Amino acid sequence: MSEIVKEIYDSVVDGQSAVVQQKVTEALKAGENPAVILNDGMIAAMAEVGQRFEAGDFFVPEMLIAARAMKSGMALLKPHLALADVKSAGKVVIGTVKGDLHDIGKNLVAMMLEGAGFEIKDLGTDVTPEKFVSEAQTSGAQIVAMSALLTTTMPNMKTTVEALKAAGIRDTVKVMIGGAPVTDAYAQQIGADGYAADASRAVAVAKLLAA
Ligand code: B1M
Repeated sequence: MSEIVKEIYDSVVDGQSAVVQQKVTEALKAGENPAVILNDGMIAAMAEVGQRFEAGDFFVPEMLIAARAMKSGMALLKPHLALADVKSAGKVVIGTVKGDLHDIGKNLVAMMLEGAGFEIKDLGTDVTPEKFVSEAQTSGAQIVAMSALLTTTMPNMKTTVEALKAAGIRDTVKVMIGGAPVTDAYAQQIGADGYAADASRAVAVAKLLAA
């Protein structure tokens, strides 16, 4: 790994947005391959952040700050990635289900997935089943990802799975769910394809589902 890409990696792990932006700009000017900056600098750094979180060395704030730093670098890198025709890991439509306004965990999952190379269409909060279905149809997403923080809104995950079935696209999209009250057993009960307890594990699940 070149020195500048290593510096990008370190500054993403340390959550230093300004340094990430400065180093990404320098690397692009120096002719570094955008795909290498993305894969070896940013995606690898977010994978380390995920490992540190799972090991209990990082907590939610560190993960959020690192994800923000990655996002700030991604904003600069994106136009160059499009030009370089870098392949995405897959398309994900993500949102917090109808009736639910909690978005901190959902945003973290979206940022970690973006950090892992997925294209993210974030529908925000209070997302109706119809909206999930229409966005999945128009975007051609491989994965519909739903978050819920309230026991009262969890049933809207099931309603969305049923709406995907009714629209005839359940066989073409995978469904993954998560959020504090959600469990693996619930995911199985409503016929989702995957469940993740946290943002780091969400990356592993999404990779399996998109494979
Ligand atoms: Co609310 N709230 N809240 N709240 N809130 C909870 C969830 C609650 C447990 C608090 C409590 O009573 N102890 C409780 C729910 C009880 C229940 O359902 N059994 C509750 C309630 C009752 C409410 C209101 C009804 C309160 C009221 O108005 N009377 C109301 C509902 C509003 C609505 O949504 N319609 C409400 C409102 C709010 C605020 C707006 C004030 C605010 C949300 C701000 C925001 O999100 N922009 C808020 C907050 C902050 C919380 C707590 C304190 C923190 C949630 C959070 O952000 N956690 C929460 C109590 C708690 O959890 N300790 C609480 C940090 C975040 C990083 O974790 O979201 O779990 P989390 O995400 C994790 C994992 O779950 C997972 O990865 C994330 C990162 O590791 N994950 C996924 C999440 N989504 C995933 C998707 C995946 C995979 C993994 O795949 C797709």
